[in-house]
Amino acid sequence: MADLEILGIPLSNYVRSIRMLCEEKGVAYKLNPVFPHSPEVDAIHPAGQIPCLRHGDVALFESKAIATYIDKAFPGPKFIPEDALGAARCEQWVSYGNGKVDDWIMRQFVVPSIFFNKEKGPDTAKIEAALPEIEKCAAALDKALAATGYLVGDALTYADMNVLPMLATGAMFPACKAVLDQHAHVSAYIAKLTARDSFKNTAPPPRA
Ligand SMILES: N[C@@H](CCC(=O)N[C@@H](CS)C(=O)NCC(=O)O)C(=O)O
Repeated sequence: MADLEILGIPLSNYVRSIRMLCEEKGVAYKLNPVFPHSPEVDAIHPAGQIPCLRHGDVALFESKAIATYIDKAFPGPKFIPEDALGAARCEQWVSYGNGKVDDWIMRQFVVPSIFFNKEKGPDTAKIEAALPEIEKCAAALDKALAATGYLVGDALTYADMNVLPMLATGAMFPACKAVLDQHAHVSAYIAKLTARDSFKNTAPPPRA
């Protein structure tokens, strides 16, 4: 079988989710740590985003599509359910994770907390306004996790791998962690899943 190549810097949460899936399935891959909008990425993703995948003649973009391909094309345990309802629920939580959790934790809270004009300082109004929305995300996840500790059924799926890096990144910031910690199932979920080898083995290298 041709080599599987994942394109994207390891700092990207979406790249990490795909790498976690490979780790959990036991699928060997080569990480090509290219930035968004680099020529290799632009050749695959119309908007220049990471992750992308190359596998023989196959090139793919968008993390959920990449996850579906890896889960179906390679041997190992399945992390996207095959039954209609399980598959739909997995899709549902991936969409919610990408639409809401990523937006409020990463785009509206983490990114403006890290990247800002040094003279103006961070946009604290924007950062603080994200917290009530992060609270809504945490409440929704907490409710979903209450029964089994996983988002779909009673076992780990790609829906969990998709959202975990977002939650774990948010939890590195005290104000966001305080919101997440108010939800016992969410805190237990972060603690349990960040202890997995798939999460530990995909940690981005420390920033210089
Ligand atoms: N919907 C995309 C989102 C990917 C995404 O936002 N990637 C970020 C890095 S984490 C990126 O490439 N950002 C550069 C950009 O949006 O221009 C997916 O699921 O793959």
